[in-house]
Amino acid sequence: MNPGENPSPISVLEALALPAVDHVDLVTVRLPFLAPFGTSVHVWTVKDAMLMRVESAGVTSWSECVSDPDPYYAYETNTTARHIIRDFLLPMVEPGITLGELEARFRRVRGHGMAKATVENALLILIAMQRGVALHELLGRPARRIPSGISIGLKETRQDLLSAVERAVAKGYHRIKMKVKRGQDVDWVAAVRDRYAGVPLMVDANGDYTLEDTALLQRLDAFDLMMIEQPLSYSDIIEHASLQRAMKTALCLDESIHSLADAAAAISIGACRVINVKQGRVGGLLESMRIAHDAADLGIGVWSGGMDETGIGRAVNIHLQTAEGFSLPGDTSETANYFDEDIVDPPVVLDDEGFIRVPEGPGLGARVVPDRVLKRTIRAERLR
Ligand code: OSB
Ligand code: MG
Repeated sequence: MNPGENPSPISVLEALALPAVDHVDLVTVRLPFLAPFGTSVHVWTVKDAMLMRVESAGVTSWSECVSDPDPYYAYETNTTARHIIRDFLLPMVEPGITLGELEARFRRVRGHGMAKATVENALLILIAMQRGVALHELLGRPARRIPSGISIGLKETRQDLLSAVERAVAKGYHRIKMKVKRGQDVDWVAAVRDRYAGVPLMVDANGDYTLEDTALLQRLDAFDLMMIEQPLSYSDIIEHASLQRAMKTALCLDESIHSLADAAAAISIGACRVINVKQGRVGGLLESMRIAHDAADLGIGVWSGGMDETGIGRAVNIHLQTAEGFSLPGDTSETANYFDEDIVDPPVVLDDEGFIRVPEGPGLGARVVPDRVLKRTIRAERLR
């Protein structure tokens, strides 16, 4: 660093010292979805969210593991995350070491980003609360109005899809993402485009296609989509580069990106023009900020994805979107898009221009309501 230059927010975060932790609990809550959420890989009807509760000198912080009970979106599940957190990650958490040192210890555990993010987030939120600052301030970022996007799951009928798009447009969402799969793609996109010519629209295939579908995917170029998210396999980068060369529409990677190194590799071979950063999938907020910063520097669009989180994960994603590089509306929708009653208060709502206000107050700003957590708990375990 040159004299007079400010240290980057990320290096300030790396230097934070961990506080002593008195108790750690894993609490799994089950929240019914208002409607099933359909994707090419699975239809989810409830959210089983594993929460981490950390207590330190009378201050309590909560984080949320973004894994599902099943391995259909990612290989991690709530059960693998519990195992990795309890048996490997938590024993690495020691008072006085820095967050950078903790990350270095965590690197010894290969993969398992969702488990890592759960621990890192709980500690960051705890530190923010102990300092009496909002998470975005701890991240070194001013609050801003966060433009909101929505992810619309696969529907039974085109009419159901059009109704969902109509509601989203009326709400003022800044962009609409619709899920697609083999056999439910070009015609369904055409139906939406026919009705809503100018709406910022994108699709997400969750890896349902192969390079043999190139001609079919090229037909999507006719619809002025902002991007096509993860058209090819969840584990592929290189074939996406071939597909990107064959298409006008920007490709966006989601499942394929687990780290800054993955993002750098994908960008260097032209596998995508946009990256969906899910803080859980990439191992936490620091890695998310690194990816967003470097990708944006290279002209790559970045946005924050979602895992249909409860209000805890939703708040984390909102604070993250104050970071440098997040240039596109993300998948953080209103709480009411998924849940009747969430475990935090207040719920996420859009203002009349489709923006989300970053919650102020120490830590997440949103308050976890203990009674609601208790009412929804399906499993709880004290780890420390
Ligand atoms: O692919 O982005 C995805 C939800 C679960 C698993 C994968 C995905 C999604 C979403 C929903 O698209 C995003 C959200 O509303 O949180
Ligand atoms: Mg996706």
